[in-house]
Amino acid sequence: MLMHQTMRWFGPNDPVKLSDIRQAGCAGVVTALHHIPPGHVWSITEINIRKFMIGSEGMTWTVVESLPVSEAIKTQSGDYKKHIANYCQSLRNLAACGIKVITYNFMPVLDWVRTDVNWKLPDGARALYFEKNAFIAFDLFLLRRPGAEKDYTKEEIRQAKDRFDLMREHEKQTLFANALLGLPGSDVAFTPQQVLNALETYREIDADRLRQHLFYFLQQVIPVAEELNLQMAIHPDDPPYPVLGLPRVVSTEEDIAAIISAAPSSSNGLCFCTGSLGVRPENDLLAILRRFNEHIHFLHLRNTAKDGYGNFYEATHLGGDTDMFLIVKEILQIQRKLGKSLPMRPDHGHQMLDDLDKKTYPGYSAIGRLKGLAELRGLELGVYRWMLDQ
Ligand code: DNO
Repeated sequence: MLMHQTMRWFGPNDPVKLSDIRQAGCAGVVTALHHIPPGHVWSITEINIRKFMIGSEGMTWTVVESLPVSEAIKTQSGDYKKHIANYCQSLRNLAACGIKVITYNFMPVLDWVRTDVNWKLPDGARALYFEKNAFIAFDLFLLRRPGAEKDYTKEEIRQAKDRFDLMREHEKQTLFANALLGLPGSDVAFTPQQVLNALETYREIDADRLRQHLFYFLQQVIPVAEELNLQMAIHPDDPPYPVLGLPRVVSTEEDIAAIISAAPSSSNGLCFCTGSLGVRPENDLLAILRRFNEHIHFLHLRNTAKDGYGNFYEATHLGGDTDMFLIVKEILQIQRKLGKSLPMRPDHGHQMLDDLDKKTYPGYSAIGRLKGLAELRGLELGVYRWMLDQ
């Protein structure tokens, strides 16, 4: 049994068309109703409109990414109970439309963070890059987050200052813009004031408290998902450690184990993202796959290359630090054992060839992802055929 190949589509405003995704060889599409704000209900009508768009291109909407969890739910403030009730209603509506896998995350304020979304590789293609000194410089000298110095060592601050002093004005502006990029699927970046205000709402929320908020959310939502036969897939933190003083609670194997035990159910599962989890050196990706196998509901396959200092860039899908051969082999073994095919998407891709001149969502240009998918597809077929002969 091979993986179910999909690609992410940001909806009608995405410069990558559904027909491109079909030509990439995908049967499934991963999308979300980005125009509906977090906390609101996704109506059956809105879901069906999107579903039919995808259906009319000969594909199916296999995975929702993401049904976003509102900041009110994460901080347990304001209308959070109403938002959870709305979340459950959206799940009912999705189930009524036949959609089964729902991805979400519990990262406070920011989703993924990078310092450079146009990092030039030696061959001229562009990749996403996280540079630790630049990020600290952004935090201390551009965002000027109150109390930020407490989160860094003297040596880190010194190196960030040296890095910042060497930046030209336009580099500072680019760094500022990149670090404040909005959520995937949004063209609107955060303003510094919005980020500072949002950070303020987490002043009293440490990792333990955030975890309690997540567990509360799961205890309300997972029984509903289970009754509807839906599979919830939490996405790991990216990068998998605290940023801007914000706690992060979906970064390690133990975090995932705690999440699953907070609401034990086969509906309570993981989006296994090799790119995110792989940035933390002590994360053993194969061990995570083996331990949570029946809880893995969605696969994001991409690769990162990190140095010992905390910098990382997005490598080719088969390059980088993660041994994709071993990952794919393990996935195929899990699929064989469970008798099911997991949805997979090639996550992020290099901006390359004709896409270099196009404006696309960072990480989501067509050709780089198509290349990634083609490599993964070839690898998978090779491993699959080889396993049949074993
Ligand atoms: C980045 C994505 C994440 C992911 C969300 C899921 O490219 O993998 O933004 O969609 O965290 O909720």
